[in-house]
Amino acid sequence: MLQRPTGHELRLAALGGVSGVAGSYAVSGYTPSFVVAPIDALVVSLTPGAVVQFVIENVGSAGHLLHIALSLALAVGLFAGVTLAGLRLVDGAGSRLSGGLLSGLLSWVAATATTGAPLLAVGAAAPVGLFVALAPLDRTRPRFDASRRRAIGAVAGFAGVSAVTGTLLRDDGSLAAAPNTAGVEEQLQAAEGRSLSVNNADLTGLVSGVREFYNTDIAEFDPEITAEEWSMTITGETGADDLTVDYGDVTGMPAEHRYLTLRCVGEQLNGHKLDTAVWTGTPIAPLLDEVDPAGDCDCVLLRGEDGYFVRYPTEVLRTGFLTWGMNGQELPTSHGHPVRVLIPGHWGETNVKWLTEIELLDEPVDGYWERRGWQGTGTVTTVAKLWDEGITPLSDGRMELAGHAYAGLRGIQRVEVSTDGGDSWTDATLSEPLPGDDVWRQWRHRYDPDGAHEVVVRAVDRDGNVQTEAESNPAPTGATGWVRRTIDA
Ligand SMILES: Nc1nc2c(c(=O)[nH]1)N[C@H]1C(S)=C(S)[C@@H](COP(=O)(O)O)O[C@H]1N2
Ligand SMILES: [Mo]
Repeated sequence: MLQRPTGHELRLAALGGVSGVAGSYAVSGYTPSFVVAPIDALVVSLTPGAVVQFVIENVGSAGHLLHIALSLALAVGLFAGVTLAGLRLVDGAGSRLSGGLLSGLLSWVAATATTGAPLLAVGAAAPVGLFVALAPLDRTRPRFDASRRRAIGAVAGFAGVSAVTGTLLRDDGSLAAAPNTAGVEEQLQAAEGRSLSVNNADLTGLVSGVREFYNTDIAEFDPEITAEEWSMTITGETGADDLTVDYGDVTGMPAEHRYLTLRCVGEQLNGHKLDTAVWTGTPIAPLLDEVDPAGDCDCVLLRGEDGYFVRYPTEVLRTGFLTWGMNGQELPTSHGHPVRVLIPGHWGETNVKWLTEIELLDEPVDGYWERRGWQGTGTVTTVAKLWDEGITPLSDGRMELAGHAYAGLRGIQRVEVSTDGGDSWTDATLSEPLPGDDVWRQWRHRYDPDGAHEVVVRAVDRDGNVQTEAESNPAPTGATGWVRRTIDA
């Protein structure tokens, strides 16, 4: 029978666990080879769809803090267990060397097995092994003197300091220029020129910055794929051979720059998961023609390196665009580096990042989100936003309201604003439309405030359809309703 660990042993085990996680972070950073990453992926995949949906709707993007905290605790627990095993061996065999080796080896095996990165796994293994070899096993025994305690402090301190240094040294910033982006700068300036002048500079213009552009990821740790490593295969029910293309092939095809807006089906009605960039890429249709799609369902399954998958009609994919550039820079890791697909007019989830495979199907299968109760592969709904940054008092005493409106391929014809709870409506000023089929517009409205106003905004698409008034939750097909805000001036 195993003896119950003493309080002292538990404290040591916890410290050893922390040193393993810190050491792993020191060498890997916030990447898939950090030991917390695979654990987090497991936690997320084991979470029932209903819980995921509840968290997305109610906790929003802070929801990832919940599972990352749990995964961190599990990782510390894992190395704490390994530390404890080593401590017991030291105790039993009386050999610090064998205990340290055992813990180091077990940690290395655990880190390698989970991350698949044997070299970087040493980052977790070394501090745990050292910790066990130096730990003051029993405070009452004289051999664990002050110098030993200093040594153990040094190991823990070293792991901590190298984690911090690793973070500081790691370059998360500068993105390289993407290939074939001649002309993007002009398009960025054109968008700047058409952005409405608004009082608050924090309000996004017609193009969102690469760093401010929203993110929706199923994984906490984005896959890191270099352009050299990347390839994508079109496979399945093809009339011809499978086709594999690499980064050079794709960026060598005729390049275009498109203004294109993305919106996540999971966002709240007035949420912030709506953004626009100038994307550089090439139409996907010629590649599809090359493989001669032959499946019975006329549908495709797209897969990303992170395990994401989504299915939609082949005809929809035909309108798509293989993309490697964002506002003139190469795609950042978080937006699908090196290549993603962009599909005009459809919800964000169709735009697979880190694209690795397109499979032509015979029968439809559910995508990642569809398995979790969402139906987000269809066309986007119409929305007018009024974010906090869009509400500012002007120096002349008036109130300025400004925001964005989006209706996918239907385009925005008009935005209407009410300052009396919906009794009367005024047309807002609109930004000049940007070229492109799938872009938002900006709107602006100023009024004389006198006390509290219930402001309501609604958009009208180019076919004359007014944004749906009936309110619904994001799941399963996107939030509907009109954005209403009470503004007290
Ligand atoms: N591989 C992969 N592609 C993905 C996702 C993902 O988690 N993994 N999320 C999808 C969802 S739900 C949305 S809304 C968009 C968001 O793209 P962005 O993060 O570049 O804004 O990417 C889509 N493509
Ligand atoms: Mo999404």
